[in-house]
Amino acid sequence: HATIYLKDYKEPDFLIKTVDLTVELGEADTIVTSRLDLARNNAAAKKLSLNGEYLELVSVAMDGRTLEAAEYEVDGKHLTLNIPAKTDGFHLDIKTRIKPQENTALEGLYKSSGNFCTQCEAQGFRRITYYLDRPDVMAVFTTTIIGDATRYPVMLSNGNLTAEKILSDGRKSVTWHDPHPKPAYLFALVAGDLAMVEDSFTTRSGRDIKLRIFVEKGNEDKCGHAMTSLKKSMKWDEEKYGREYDLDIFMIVAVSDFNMGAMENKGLNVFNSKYVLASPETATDADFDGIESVIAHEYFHNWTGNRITCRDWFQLTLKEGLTVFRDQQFSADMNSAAVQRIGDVQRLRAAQFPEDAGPLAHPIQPQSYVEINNFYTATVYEKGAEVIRMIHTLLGEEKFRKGMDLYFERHDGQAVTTEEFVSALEGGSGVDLTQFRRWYVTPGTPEITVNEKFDEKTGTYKLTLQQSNAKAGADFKPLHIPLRMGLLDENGKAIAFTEGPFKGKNSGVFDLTKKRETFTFAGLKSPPRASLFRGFSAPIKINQQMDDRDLAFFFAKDEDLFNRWDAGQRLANNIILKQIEKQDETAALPEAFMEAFADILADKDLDRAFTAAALTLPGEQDIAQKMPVVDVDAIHKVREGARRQIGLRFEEEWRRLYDECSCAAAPANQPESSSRKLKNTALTYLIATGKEDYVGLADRQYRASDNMTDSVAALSGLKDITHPVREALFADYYDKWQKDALVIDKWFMLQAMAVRASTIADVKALMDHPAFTLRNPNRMRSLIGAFASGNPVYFHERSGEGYRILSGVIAALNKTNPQIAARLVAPLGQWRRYDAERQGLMTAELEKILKLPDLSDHVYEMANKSLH
Ligand code: DPP
Ligand code: ZN
Repeated sequence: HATIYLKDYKEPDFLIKTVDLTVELGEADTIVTSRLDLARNNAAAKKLSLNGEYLELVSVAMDGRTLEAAEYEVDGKHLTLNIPAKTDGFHLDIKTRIKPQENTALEGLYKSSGNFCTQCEAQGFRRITYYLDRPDVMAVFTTTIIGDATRYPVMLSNGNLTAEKILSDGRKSVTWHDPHPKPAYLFALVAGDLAMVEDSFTTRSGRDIKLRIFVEKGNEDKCGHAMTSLKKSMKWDEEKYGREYDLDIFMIVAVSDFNMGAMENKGLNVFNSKYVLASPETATDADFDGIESVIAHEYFHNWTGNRITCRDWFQLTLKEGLTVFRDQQFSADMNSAAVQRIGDVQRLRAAQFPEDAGPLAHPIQPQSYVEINNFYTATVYEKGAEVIRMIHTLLGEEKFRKGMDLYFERHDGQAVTTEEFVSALEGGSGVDLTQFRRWYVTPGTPEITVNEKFDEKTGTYKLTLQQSNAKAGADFKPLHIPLRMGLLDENGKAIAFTEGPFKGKNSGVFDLTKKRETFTFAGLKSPPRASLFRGFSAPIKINQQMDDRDLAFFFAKDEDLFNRWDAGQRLANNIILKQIEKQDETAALPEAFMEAFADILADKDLDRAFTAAALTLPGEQDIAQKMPVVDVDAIHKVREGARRQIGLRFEEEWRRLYDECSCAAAPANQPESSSRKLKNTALTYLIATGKEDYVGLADRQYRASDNMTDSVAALSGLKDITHPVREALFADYYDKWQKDALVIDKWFMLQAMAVRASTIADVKALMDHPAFTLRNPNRMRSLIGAFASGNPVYFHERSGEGYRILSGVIAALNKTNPQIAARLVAPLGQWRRYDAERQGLMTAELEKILKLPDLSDHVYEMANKSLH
C-alpha cells in the first residue's frame, strides 16, 4: 500500500501524440490493439514504463518489429521497455486481451445490462490497454470498435464518427476521431442495443450541434428533462463564461451500474441512469433538480476539466471545485438563488464539515494519497467550490470573469495546477491572492469567534473577529476570509454604512486577513445588530454569543435570506441541545421560538420552498456535530418531541397550508415544486402530532398522487411507525414499481432510514430480498449507504449490530468493487465522537477490516486513517 506524494511529481519521460485503438468486442474476451505514437520528453530516460492492470499481454512491437519476451518486463502493474538513448520518436503496437464481462469493479471496460461501457477516471484506462495513464499525457484518439451488429447496433466513442461499415465476417466496425488532445481518463466507449433521443442546439456563433441521449429501450420518454437541462447549460455557459461547445455532436449515455454520478468523457458523457431518467410519475422534484445540476456539471467540465485539465491528481479540485461552483451558479440562476444556496450549504455542513473535523481531514489540494479514488471527496468538491466562490466574492463578478477569461486564454489545451489557476485569476483581475492561496493547503474548518462593543458616547461599533482552526495545529496561519455583512437597527431595518468603501450601501464584503481583526463603524445612534457572513460568504463555523431573542430577531428580520434561515437553524439547534441537557423531550419549547415559527408560517410573501426550509428543524446529524459526545438516542427523542410540539401547536395552520398548497394553483412566480415542498412539510408535522387522522391523510395522499414527490413524501411520513397503513403502502409501492430500478431504490432507502424497533431486522431481511444486490452501486447505496449514513439511531444501535452489518458489506465489496467498499468506511471513522462503548465496537470493526485477506489499497487507506 504505497503512498504517493505531490512533492515527488515529475514530468513524464515520454509523451504520446496519437493513439489508434481497435477494440474487438466479444462474449468470451475482448481484444484491444493500440498503436501509440510516442515522443521523448526526457533526454536521460532509458526505460518506458506503461501502466497496465488486469491485462493479458498478447504482443508488443516497436517500430514494426515484434519484441521477444526477453526484451520487455511485465508485472501486474506495468509493461516496461528499454528505449535506446538515440530514439526520439517511435511507435508501439500493443495487443491485449481483457474480460469486461467479469469486471465487477466498474472501472475500465465493463458490462452493464448487457451493454459495454467504460469508466476511466481516475485510472481505469490502464485496465483496457498499456498506456501512460496520467492526466499530463494528452493525445489525439482514433477509436475503432468492432462487434456483433445485432447485439451492439450502437457503438460510440469520443469525437466525431468518421467511418462505419460491415466487415466481410459480418461484424460491424465504426471509427470515431476526437481532434482534441486529451488524457486517457476522458476516453469512453459504449456499445449496445440502446434507444436514442435526439435534439439539437445552435451555438451563438451559429454552429448546429447534434444532441443525443442513449438509454435502454423503453426509457425514451424519460429523457426530456435531461435534454432540456443540457440545452440550458449550453446556453448558460455561452452567456455567463463565453464558452461555446467545440465538437459537432454531444452524447450522453445512461447506464444502470455506475460507481459515480456521471462522467465528463469528451463528447460522450456516461451517466448513472439516476441522473438522466425522469418523469413526474417516477422521479421526485429533488431528482429533477439533481438531473439539472449533474447534466450541467458534466457539460461544464468540457471547458473546466477537458479543454484545461489537471497536471496530476493532486490538482483534482482545479476541475472539480471550479465545476461544482459553476453548476451551483447555474442552478441558482435557473431556480431560487436563496433556496439553492441553503441546499449547497446544507450539503457542505452535512458531508464536508464532519470529514474536515475527523481523521480523514485533508486540504482541498491533498499532499499525498494511497488510492486517488479515495480523494473524490466532499472536501475536494464542495469545499473546493466554496474556495472558488470566495475568489468570486473577493473579485466581484466583473473581475472574476476577467480572471476566468485569462485562465482559458492562457491554458487552453494544457494540463495545469491550482497555482496556475490562481495566478491567472490574479493576472486577469489585478487582485492579490497571495494569502488566499493558504486555503488550498489548509485542512480543517476555520472557526471565527465574534466580539462586539458599542460606545454610546461616540456612536462607534467595534466588531472583533478572531480566527482559529483545530486541525491546523501549531503552524496556524490566518486565512484570507471574505466577510459579507450588514448592520440592522433594533427594528430590523438596514443601516447604511456611513464611511469606507461601502458608504451608502446596506451590505459589503470586508477582508479578514489577520488572526484577530477589528472593524469599526461610526456614526451610529444605537447599538446595531450585525448580520455576518451573509450568504455563507466563507466555509467557516461561527462562534458568536447570541441568545434565543437575538436569533429569533435575525430569523424574522434579516434581509439576507440565507442568514434568516441560518438564524432559525441556530435557534432550533440551541433549543434542542438545551432539551437534551435537561433530558426532557416533553419540556415546552421556548415562546421566542414558537413566535418566530408563527411569523414565518404566516408570511405569505415568502417563496414556499424557502418557508419549507425555514420551518424544517436541523437534521439529527447536524445537531450531533454540536455535541461533545454524540447521543443519537437523545437527539432523536428530543427532535421528535419538538416536531410533535410544533405539529400540535400549529395544527390549524399546517392544515390550512396543506390544503392551500394542494389545491390552489402555484403562485405565478413560484414553481409547483415549491408548493409540494411546503405541503409535504405540513404533512410531516401533522403526522408528528401522533393523531390517527393524519395517517389517513398520508394514505389518501399516496393513493391520489400522480407524482413521485407526493408518493415518497407519504411513505416517508409513515416510515417510522408500525401501522397497517404503512405496511400496505410499502407493499403497494413495491408491486407497482418493481420493474423500475430507480423507483425501487427509493423503497429500499426509505426502509433503511426508518427509525422503529424492527429496523435492524428489516435491514437484514432487505439484504436477502430478491431485488437486493451488492453488485449494483445504486441499489447497494440505497440500502447500506442510507442505513450507515442516514439512520444514526440504528446504525449506532447499542449492540453494535449496525456496525457489523456495514463491515460485512465492506468485506464483500472489497473483493468485487473496492472503490465502492472504501466509500462505506467513513461512518466508522467517526468513532471518536461517540461514547466509550460504541468507540470499542466501531474500532473493533475497523480492526477486522484491516485484517481482511487481499485488502485493497482503497479500503486499506480509509480504514487505516480512520483507526489511527
Ligand atoms: N465524473 C465525476 C465528476 O464529474 C468525476 N470527474 O465529478
Ligand atoms: Zn466533476
